[in-house]
Amino acid sequence: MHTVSSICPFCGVGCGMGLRVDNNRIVAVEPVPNHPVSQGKLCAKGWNTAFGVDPEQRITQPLKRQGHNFVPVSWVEALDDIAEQLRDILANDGSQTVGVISCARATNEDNYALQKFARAVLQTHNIDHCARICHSPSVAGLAQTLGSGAMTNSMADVDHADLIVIWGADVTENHAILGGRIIQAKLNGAKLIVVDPRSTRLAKLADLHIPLHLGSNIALANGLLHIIFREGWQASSFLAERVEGLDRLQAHVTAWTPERVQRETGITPELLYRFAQMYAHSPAAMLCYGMGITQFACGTNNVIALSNLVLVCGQIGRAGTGINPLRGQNNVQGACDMGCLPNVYSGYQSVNDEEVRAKFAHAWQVPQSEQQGMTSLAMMHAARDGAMRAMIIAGEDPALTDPDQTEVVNALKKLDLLVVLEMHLTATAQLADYVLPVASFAEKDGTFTNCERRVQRVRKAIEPPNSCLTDWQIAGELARHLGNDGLSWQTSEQVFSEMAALTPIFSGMTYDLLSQNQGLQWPCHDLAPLGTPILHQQTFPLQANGKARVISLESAEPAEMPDAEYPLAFTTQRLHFHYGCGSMTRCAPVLERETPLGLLLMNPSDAQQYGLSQHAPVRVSSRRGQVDTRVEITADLPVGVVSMPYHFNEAPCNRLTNTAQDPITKMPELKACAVRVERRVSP
Ligand SMILES: Nc1nc2c(c(=O)[nH]1)N[C@H]1C(S)=C(S)[C@@H](COP(=O)(O)OP(=O)(O)OC[C@H]3O[C@@H](n4cnc5c(=O)[nH]c(N)nc54)[C@H](O)[C@@H]3O)O[C@H]1N2
Ligand SMILES: Nc1nc2c(c(=O)[nH]1)N[C@H]1C(S)=C(S)[C@@H](COP(=O)(O)OP(=O)(O)OC[C@H]3O[C@@H](n4cnc5c(=O)[nH]c(N)nc54)[C@H](O)[C@@H]3O)O[C@H]1N2
Ligand code: SF4
Ligand SMILES: [Mo]
Repeated sequence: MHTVSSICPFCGVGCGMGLRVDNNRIVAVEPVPNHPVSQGKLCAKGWNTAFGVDPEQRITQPLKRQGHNFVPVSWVEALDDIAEQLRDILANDGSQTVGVISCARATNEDNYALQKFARAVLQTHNIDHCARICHSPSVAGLAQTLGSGAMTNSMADVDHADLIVIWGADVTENHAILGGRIIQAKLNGAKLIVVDPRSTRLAKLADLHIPLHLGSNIALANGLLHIIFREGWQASSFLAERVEGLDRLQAHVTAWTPERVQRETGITPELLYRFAQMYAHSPAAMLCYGMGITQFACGTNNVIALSNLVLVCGQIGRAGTGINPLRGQNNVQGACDMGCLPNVYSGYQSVNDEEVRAKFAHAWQVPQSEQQGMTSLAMMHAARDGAMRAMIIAGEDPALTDPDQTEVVNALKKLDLLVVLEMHLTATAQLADYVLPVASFAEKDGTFTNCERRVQRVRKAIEPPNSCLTDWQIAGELARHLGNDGLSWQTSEQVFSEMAALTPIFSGMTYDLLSQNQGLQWPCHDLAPLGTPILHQQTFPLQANGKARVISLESAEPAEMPDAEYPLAFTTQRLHFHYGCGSMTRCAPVLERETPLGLLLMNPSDAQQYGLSQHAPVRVSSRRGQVDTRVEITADLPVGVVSMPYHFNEAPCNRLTNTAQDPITKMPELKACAVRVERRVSP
């Protein structure tokens, strides 16, 4: 038996993980004692990783649709068929009718290859991934205010913060090892404020819990700024030197009096005042946020609202401070960094910049499209309308995880060609014309980038089962079948080197350096050869004049509020023991045992009003669909708000969710809509 050093394939914390190998099988995993983030710990999902990649639960051969069934076929047959159909579609309908969704669970190398396949082989910028419905508002919002949409600080900074503010994130459940570090920091004397309509585990431990009304984040942030300016608590010299737009913001927030903020948020003036006072006066305050900010139709403005607060108080550019989007998937930071977004190449080099396009056209020896690419949801709409003909989806399960599921399934069914690269036969894979089996993280070399921008090595511990290939190998093979040899790399290191050579923020990184340093945080180049743990220490280098911007914002209600027909506010959340669409956690017996089947969380007083006892069968309906499930009564939810997790195929909450979108990023409003709950007679 031997141990291979790798990184957990679930969440963006990126814990170090040793894979114990016996006879080409992962028989156990173990934590890595000296890992800079996880310090010898793993959460329950990490400990159960081996189940999620167990070959017996996997697809290990290419599958081709035949009527309602799949038949196994050879790689040669699958690739020949797919290439022929793509060639036909490209010739007849052009590049705008094909698109690629890449995988935030796969490596940087896989993601770089998939966006190169879209841009250099299909010649379209129709490339996107799940960040669209996750942290795309962070990428867009922080790009406007700071110039760079990633965590400004490192996770270890919780040890240096005097105050930790968690805004719209359930850290102990979803970034569990970071959640544990926050609890430890609190025990060591840090103060903790949690802004969340639900009483999360951290909210229960916090010095202040701010249970604002669902979706009232901008009003709350404006209200804090109102008090801070009124009391003169702003960081004046920092603002004078490093920030623009201040006068307008200061004038704008005079209208957000504590009384008005109370009407919009439900938070009393006293609580608001204490929050403002603690944040503005803290020597080092670290703000972390999550889906409670981004998954709204005003998601980008929500992010800007938090950025305003951080800048006005100068809580940035030092240890223990900053604005920190807790990126979700193990490699969603990486999938964005690699350019799996319609508007940017790797390292956020703009597709609209002629010089950038010329650089990639030269490097790849293929002219680059000047046409705007589509986001994932725009591709779905185009598919529904018959304007999108073929899609390649790598490891994402939109049939379960995108909003308004019924529409998504209809759209995917209308495609002439759907190719899914997967380990498991997910709801989306079941709709495919071809399912191509991929190697898991344990069966390939590569890199993942965790939420603090740390690029870390994963290593091949075992051979892939049967004929599984990595995503980058599949992209390369398909490219070759379509007459482009430019993706025919031999090793993942070659993919990484090509990417680093074309991407300034990664230009200093090599596999050797990553291994020697337990990962490096970008930007990593001549001026920062060992990476950058804290951004924006002296300047905001990506902003035109090196200055950050504050921007005045109006508040906005969720697009769909409760009414007589749908009287309850509905939100969605995660559970500690399951992950995403559940494909990798629901095959782990321990994880499955710990969580009851799909459920609707409801406050005791609502349950009483509806005459529902614990686990009573209910039907939940919205304007888009209905779901049958059971009630889980919990005082963690406020009265009038019900919530469902999104991991369960048998109780899919995305049949109910609203597709109302953020105008800037097209983020759908996954965190708020209106529903009706009725008791079902039979279970
Ligand atoms: N166990 C587990 N861990 C995961 C995942 C998983 O599926 N399972 N998924 C990973 C992924 S992809 C992601 S993106 C992250 C997400 O991690 P989080 O951002 O923590 O995600 P959520 O639990 O969806 O939502 C966070 C919180 O937002 C709150 N909220 C809802 N509306 C509002 C509001 O208007 N204002 C405020 N302030 N809060 C609000 C909810 O009550 C909830 O507690 O988790 C990652 N980690
Ligand atoms: N209602 C509601 N809906 C939501 C959310 C919510 O809070 N509420 N959250 C949203 C968010 S933040 C996100 S990120 C999405 C997540 O939605 P998805 O991305 O659809 O969820 P995952 O379960 O992570 O799906 C990833 C798939 O990738 C496969 N996979 C793993 N490794 C690899 C690999 O190396 N290569 C390939 N090709 N496949 C691989 C896994 O088997 C799995 O089936 O869901 C969104 N949907
Ligand atoms: S916290 Fe995230 S990265 Fe760490 S073990 Fe748990 S799921 Fe894996
Ligand atoms: Mo996410």
